[in-house]
Amino acid sequence: MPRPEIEGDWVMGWPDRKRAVINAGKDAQGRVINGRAPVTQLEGLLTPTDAYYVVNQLEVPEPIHPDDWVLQIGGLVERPIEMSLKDLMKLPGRTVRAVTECAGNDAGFFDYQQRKAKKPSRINQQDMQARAAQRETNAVPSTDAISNESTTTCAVSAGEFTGVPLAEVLKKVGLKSNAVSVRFQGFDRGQPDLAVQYRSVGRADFKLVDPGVINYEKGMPLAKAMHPDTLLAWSMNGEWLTHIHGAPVRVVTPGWSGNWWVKWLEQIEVLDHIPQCYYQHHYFTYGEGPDDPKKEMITAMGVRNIILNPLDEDSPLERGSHKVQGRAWSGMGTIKRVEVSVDGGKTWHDAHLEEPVERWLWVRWSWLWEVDKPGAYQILARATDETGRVQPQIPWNYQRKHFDGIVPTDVQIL
Ligand SMILES: Nc1nc2c(c(=O)[nH]1)N[C@H]1C(S)=C(S)[C@@H](COP(=O)(O)O)O[C@H]1N2
Ligand SMILES: [Mo]
Repeated sequence: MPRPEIEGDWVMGWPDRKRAVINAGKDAQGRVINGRAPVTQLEGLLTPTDAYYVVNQLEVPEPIHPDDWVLQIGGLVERPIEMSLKDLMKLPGRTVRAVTECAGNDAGFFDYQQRKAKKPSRINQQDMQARAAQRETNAVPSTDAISNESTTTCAVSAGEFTGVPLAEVLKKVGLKSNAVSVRFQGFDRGQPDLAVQYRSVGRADFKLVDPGVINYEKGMPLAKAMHPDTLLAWSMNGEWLTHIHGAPVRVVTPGWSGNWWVKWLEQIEVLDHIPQCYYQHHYFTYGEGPDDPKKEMITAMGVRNIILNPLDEDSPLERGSHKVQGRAWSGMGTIKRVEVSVDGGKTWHDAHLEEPVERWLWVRWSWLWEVDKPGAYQILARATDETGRVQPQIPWNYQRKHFDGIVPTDVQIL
């Protein structure tokens, strides 16, 4: 009995359903250097590791064997030290399940809402291989080319991370009383890809700050650094962290966008100020434009929500019952409520929130829609978090970071 859904994939010697695969871009050696998660095809809460989205601002570094890796901890501490992975693993550990989301995820929806672009699709995503190839040639696209590209969606995933709270490490070395921030440095080094920065703004007709060759680094305010859920993690989804996700050890900062989750950690430095890191003060900022003197670093995500069923691509639909489904998460805590509207926002219905509803994870929600009248419908969903924040929280900003607007599904009922 041949069944297409179990053809193709064999797992431990047995036929299995086809697995959702990452939409990836590879380098000349066939190694994945970027990727988008198949968010519309995944059930459950956690994203399988090989389907987890991948973003790198610089070159992916050569791997370091965990036995050869050391973490330097210095700056404004009483006892500067170097720790091996084994040393770190002796400290009291912690596991956190959290959404990782790139700050630029769904950026194109800002333009769609301003009627400057068509609605991005989570199914027909960007061609990541084309982007990877462009990166290899270092070509800077024109403003026209950028505005014709589909923008990033599906740069979001959820995982389970095991490691040690950074606070435990800082307790061990002893913070000095004038500590203000913790600077994390990755061992990846390179020159930021100008094309990536221009894409983030959506045009290429201005001059960028070029920092030259740098390490990836971020300077985290002390309060977030000391939060018990801020981890130095060596494990993801029940396995050792993989190289592309930052092995041997990466930073995990639940609620704050992906750029804070420094991979390939090699150095921690405690400072009495917030350092002017490139990826903090020139890129990954809110502001009105590239020359805005009041640019602000981005930190916690807004209130996020995506409808995964039905999608525009499912239209037209038959009359009858349809399960309206999606996922919601927030940068500031648990999702408390999701409401659905099928009349363009005139009336709202409470959706069912599927347990578990965890602080840093996304929550699966659903609402059963009985529809017996043909016509055009606009389905909306809006989420509220435990701090009372309702979508949307984040206004347009020139880099289109942290989009958290309400995006309708438009469907025709036959
Ligand atoms: N060292 C280092 N860490 C990094 C980056 C990087 O380029 N270098 N990119 C950041 C960005 S912008 C994102 S969105 C996340 C992506 O993490 P992932 O590839 O494991 O999903 O890593 C962050 N950590
Ligand atoms: Mo990112």
